[in-house]
Amino acid sequence: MEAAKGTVKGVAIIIGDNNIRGSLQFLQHPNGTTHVTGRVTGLSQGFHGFHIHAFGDTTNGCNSTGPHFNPFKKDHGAPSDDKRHAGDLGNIAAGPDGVAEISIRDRQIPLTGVHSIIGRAVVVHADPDDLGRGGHELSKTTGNAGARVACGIIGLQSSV
Ligand SMILES: [Cu+2]
Ligand SMILES: [Zn+2]
Repeated sequence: MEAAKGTVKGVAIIIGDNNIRGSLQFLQHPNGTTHVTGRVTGLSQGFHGFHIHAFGDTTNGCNSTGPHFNPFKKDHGAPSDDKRHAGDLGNIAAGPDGVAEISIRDRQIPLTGVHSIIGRAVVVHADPDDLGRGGHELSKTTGNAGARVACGIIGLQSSV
């Protein structure tokens, strides 16, 4: 199937602790929405914070990917909030089999332009993201989502 004219594609291979693996596709539509699809396996059952972090640097594993991608200098929030980091994609949910199927549409994670997420990192956390509402000291910066258990760098995908 031929991609629609004007679409741009990205890809990220996710690698993490305890055999966590995944692959994600990013498809930016001409209307500005990016659709993230894919799956992550090897997770503990339940919700896991899922974000774009600022740097595509895994020198020190997922810990060197920096904070949440936040070009507008806002507080952490839910994807549906006006007040959120651009990188705040909420949670992914793993079933009893440890598999999270992902399909997220978002308008703040473009693959082109000055706020592009190409070259940055996708990070999966050990714990649920409280979406800024948990009342924890970390709620407004990280959603208190705990350790970074897996990550991958977002690259442009070949169109062929
Ligand atoms: Cu994160
Ligand atoms: Zn955030």
